[in-house]
Amino acid sequence: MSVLTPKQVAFYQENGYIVLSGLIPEETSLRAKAILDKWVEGDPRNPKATSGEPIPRTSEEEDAVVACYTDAILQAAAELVGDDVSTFPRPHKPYPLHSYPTQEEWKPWGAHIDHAIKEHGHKTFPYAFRLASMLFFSDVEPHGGGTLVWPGSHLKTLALAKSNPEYYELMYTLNNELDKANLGEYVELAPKRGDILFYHYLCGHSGSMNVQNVPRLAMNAKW
Ligand SMILES: O=C(O)CCC(=O)C(=O)O
Ligand SMILES: [Fe+2]
Repeated sequence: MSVLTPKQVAFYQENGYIVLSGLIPEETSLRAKAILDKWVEGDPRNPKATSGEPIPRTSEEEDAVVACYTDAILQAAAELVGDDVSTFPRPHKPYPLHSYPTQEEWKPWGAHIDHAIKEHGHKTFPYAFRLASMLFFSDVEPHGGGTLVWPGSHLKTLALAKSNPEYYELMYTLNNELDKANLGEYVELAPKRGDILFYHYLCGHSGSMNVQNVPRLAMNAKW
């Protein structure tokens, strides 16, 4: 049985991203959020952390957090890409990626593509991953750290890469020259707890400043 409608798959193919709701039971995301709330108290990136050192993570807690990658989420990922669900394993470990409140004035950051660190040497073709995701654990207000996405940028980036595959062999080079792809305007997402953003490996996106007063809690996973 399909989790997604053909319209949702078409939206993803056209835009290079999609935000999906309702694929995690309420109690599962609430339990995970409580655990993440505890861990942030020892996160060195959290300006308001109450603990001077990382909070130990038990395997039960880690399991409870990755349980948010439900069968429905893994199935949705498979349907977006058109591959078998067996190629979308549940992540073993949580990879939290939070955005903490800042006093600075909000301004957008520029787009990037992932896996573009020079030393890592990831190639553009064939891809190092097909699909990335951000799973959100807090309700995000505008300018509260919602991810920025550039609709349709995956196709523009792909066209740029294909214009000279030898030159753009490395994701690093492609990422450095994203301005040549004229990615256009961004959309600032305002997801809720339990929502998941899926994005194509060539989708231009960025984190954003959080000028609200609650941490933006999320996890990243790639397949
Ligand atoms: O924090 C976000 O919303 C996105 C982060 C991101 O793009 C990254 O870490 O590569
Ligand atoms: Fe990224």
